[in-house]
Amino acid sequence: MPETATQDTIVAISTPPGRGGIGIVRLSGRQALGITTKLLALETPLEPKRARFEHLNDEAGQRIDDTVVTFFAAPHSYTGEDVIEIAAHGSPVVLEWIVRRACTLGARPAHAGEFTERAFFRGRIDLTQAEAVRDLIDAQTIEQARVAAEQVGGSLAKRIRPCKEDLVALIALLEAGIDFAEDDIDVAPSALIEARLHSVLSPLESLLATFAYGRILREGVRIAIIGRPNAGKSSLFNALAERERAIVTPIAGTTRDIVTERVSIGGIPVELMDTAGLRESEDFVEQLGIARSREALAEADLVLFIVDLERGISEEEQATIASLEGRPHLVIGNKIDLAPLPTSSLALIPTSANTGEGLDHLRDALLGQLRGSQNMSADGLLTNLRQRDAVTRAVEALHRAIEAVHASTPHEMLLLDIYDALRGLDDLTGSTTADEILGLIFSKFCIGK
Ligand SMILES: Nc1nc2c(ncn2[C@@H]2O[C@H](COP(=O)(O)OP(=O)(O)O)[C@@H](O)[C@H]2O)c(=O)[nH]1
Ligand SMILES: [Mg+2]
Repeated sequence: MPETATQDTIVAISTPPGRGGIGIVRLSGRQALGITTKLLALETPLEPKRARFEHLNDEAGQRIDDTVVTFFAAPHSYTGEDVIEIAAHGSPVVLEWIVRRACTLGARPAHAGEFTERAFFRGRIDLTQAEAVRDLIDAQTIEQARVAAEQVGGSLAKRIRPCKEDLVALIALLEAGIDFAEDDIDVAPSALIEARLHSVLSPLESLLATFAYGRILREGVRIAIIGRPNAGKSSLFNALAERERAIVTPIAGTTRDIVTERVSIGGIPVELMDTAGLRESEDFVEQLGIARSREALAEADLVLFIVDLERGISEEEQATIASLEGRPHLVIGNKIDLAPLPTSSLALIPTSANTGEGLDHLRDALLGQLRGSQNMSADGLLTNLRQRDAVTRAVEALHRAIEAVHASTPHEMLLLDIYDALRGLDDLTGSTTADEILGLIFSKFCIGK
C-alpha cells in the first residue's frame, strides 16, 4: 500500500445498509480523533476504550441524533491505527450525514475491505486471518462461524509457523555450508537434510488434505435425491429439511420440478434437491421434470439414491446404482416400516420417512461421506483455492528438494527449491503476495469492514 494512502483517514458506515436499531460509522487514521472532536463538538478529549454518550448536532447546532462514541487508540485497534466508532440510531440519512461531515472535516470514504486491509498492512493480521474475517461475516451456519473465528484468531498461521521456522533454519544451515565450502567446513550430511525436509513436508501434506472438508464447510454441497416415482424422495426431502416443503402424494409423478431447500447437516450448509422420479413418461411436463432430474444428478456433489423396500429393487435401479460408482453417493432403502431390508450385497441405509426411523443414521452417513475418512478438527483448515494453491506450491517444492538430495544435487540448486517452498508459505500468509492479488481479496469485502 502506498505510504500516502495510509496517511488518509477513512470513514464508512460499518453496519448493513438500511434502517436498524443502531448504525455505526467507523473512522480510522491519524485524523480520526481530531475529526470526531469537531464533528461532535466534544468539550473534553475521548479516552481510549471508553464509550461515551454524545449529542449529534447539525451545522446549525440543531440536534439530529444521540450517539455513543468509542475510541480505540493505535496500535490497539482493529486497523492498528486510531479508530473511532460512532453508534447512532440506525437511520441511513443520519449515518450518511455523519460520513459526509467527516469527509468535509478531512476524512475520505473507505473502499470495500479497507479497514481489514489496513490491519493486514500494519501487521495486525495475516492474509489467512483477513480472509477469515470475510468468511465469518458470510457464515451461514455456526460451524462455519466457528472455523472462521478460529482462523481469525490465527489457527492457520499457527499451524504454518513451525514449518516456516524449520525451513528458515535449514536455509541458514545450507547457506552457511555454501559460504564456507571453500574453507572445508562440513556441509550437512544428506540424510539429515532429507529428514528435516520430511519433517516440514508431512504436516503440510496433512494440511493440504484438510482442503476438501474446508471447502465443503465454506461453500456447502449440493445433494440430489433421486429414485423412481413413489420411492419416498419428497418425503425424505421434507424429513431432512424438517418441514413440509415438497408435495407428497401416493400418485406417481407428483414432483415435476426440482424443489430445493437449504439445510444444515452437522454444520455443513447443504442445498438439498428433490427431483422428479426417473422413469419413462408420456406426460410432457413430467418428461421435462425428468430431464431436470438428470441435470440435478449431474451437478450434485453427492447423490442420495432412494429405493422403495416395499416394491423391491428393479434391474433398472441396479443399473443406476452401478452407474453411481466412483462418485459420492448413498443408497437408501426407504419404507423400512413396511418391508425388511433385502438380503443382497447392496449396502442400503434403512429409513422410514414416515416414522423417522434411520434418519439420524442417514445424517451420520452423509457427514461421513462429506468429511471423508479423515478425522477433521476445525483448527487450521484450508478453506479456499488461494490457500490450497499456496500450500501446494510449498509441498511440490519440498518434493523436488527431496529428489534433489537423493540425486546429490549441489546445495545451491537444492536451496532454490527450499526457497520456493518458503515462498509458498509466505504466499499463504500474504507476506509476499503481489499487490494485485491483495487488491482482489480485499475488494470482496463489504464497505466498512
Ligand atoms: N409407509 C411409508 N410410506 C412412505 C414412506 N415414505 C414415503 N411414503 C409414502 O409413499 C408415497 C410417495 O411418497 P413421495 O415422497 O411423494 O415419493 P416420491 O414420488 O419419491 O417423491 C406417499 O404416499 C408417502 O406417504 C415411508 O418411509 N413409509
Ligand atoms: Mg416426489
